[in-house]
Amino acid sequence: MLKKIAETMAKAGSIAILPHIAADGDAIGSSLALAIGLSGTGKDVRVLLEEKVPQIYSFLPGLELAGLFDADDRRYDLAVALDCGDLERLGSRRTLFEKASITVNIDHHPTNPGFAALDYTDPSCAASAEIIYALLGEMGIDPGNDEATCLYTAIASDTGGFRYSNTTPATHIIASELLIKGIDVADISRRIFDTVSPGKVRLAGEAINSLKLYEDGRIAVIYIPNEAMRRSGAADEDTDGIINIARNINGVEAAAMLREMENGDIRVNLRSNSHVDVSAIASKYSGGGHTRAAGFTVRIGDLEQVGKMLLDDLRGLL
Ligand SMILES: [Mn+2]
Repeated sequence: MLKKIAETMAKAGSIAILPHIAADGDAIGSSLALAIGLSGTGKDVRVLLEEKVPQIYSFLPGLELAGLFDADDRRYDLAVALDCGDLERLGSRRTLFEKASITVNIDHHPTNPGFAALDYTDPSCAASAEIIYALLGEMGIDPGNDEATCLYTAIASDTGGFRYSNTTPATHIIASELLIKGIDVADISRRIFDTVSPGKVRLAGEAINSLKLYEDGRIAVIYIPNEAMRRSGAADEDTDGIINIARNINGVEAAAMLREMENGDIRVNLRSNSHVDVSAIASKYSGGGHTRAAGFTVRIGDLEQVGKMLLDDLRGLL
């Protein structure tokens, strides 16, 4: 299938690359790497985003090929959904995707149902970037420093710096091949892991103050009401990684972060450390994700009510 996708892309003149809404390091890095590679072969290629690129990824090469999607009514020869667990993750770009002559879905979420003309999903990959690396190879594109920087950022993001259980021997082999391209690992790591905004530091304080432990400390939950976001001055992207404050506590197996959104929705992020399959809970509420990291959004009550419901589910899995 990857070969077929490579051949199809080679024939397409215009290509739209669509990372998931609230794009993370893997979604953005994979998209930019593919865009740089394709534009080098003379393709008319655009990365279309639902939101502005988060500040921490503003160092990535290839951003000149990316832009905000604003009712772009062009019809592309080919559209790629990248790192999107399902069609909903395309947000308002779904119509653009469906309008393209050929649709492609490249992803590593095990819950991906397949929704394109050409689906390539591989849950054994730690990041979608591993698939993009292989795809560039299939197309005979040798990644340069720019593609390698994007792919490394993507893989490092989704593996938490090669520390999560999704990290495989293949992950390290690909990383090693990216290092050979001369990328600056220390600089990338500092930018994506060790740089925080003042808002995020204050949000971490709010998160710690709200944290509650249940079931003899095996479940940890962080509650972020809308006021906490306002008080801290945190941006949306600043919630990234806050859940690790809960997950990292000694003895915790399952961690959750409940966030009240401005429209009243409750966004739930879930993590587990060794045996609880949190993607099962996410699926129950039409969300998705991986065994150790998943999430969903509901509109069925306030923070407290959703918290109670979630605790029942978590207790059932412990
Ligand atoms: Mn990913």
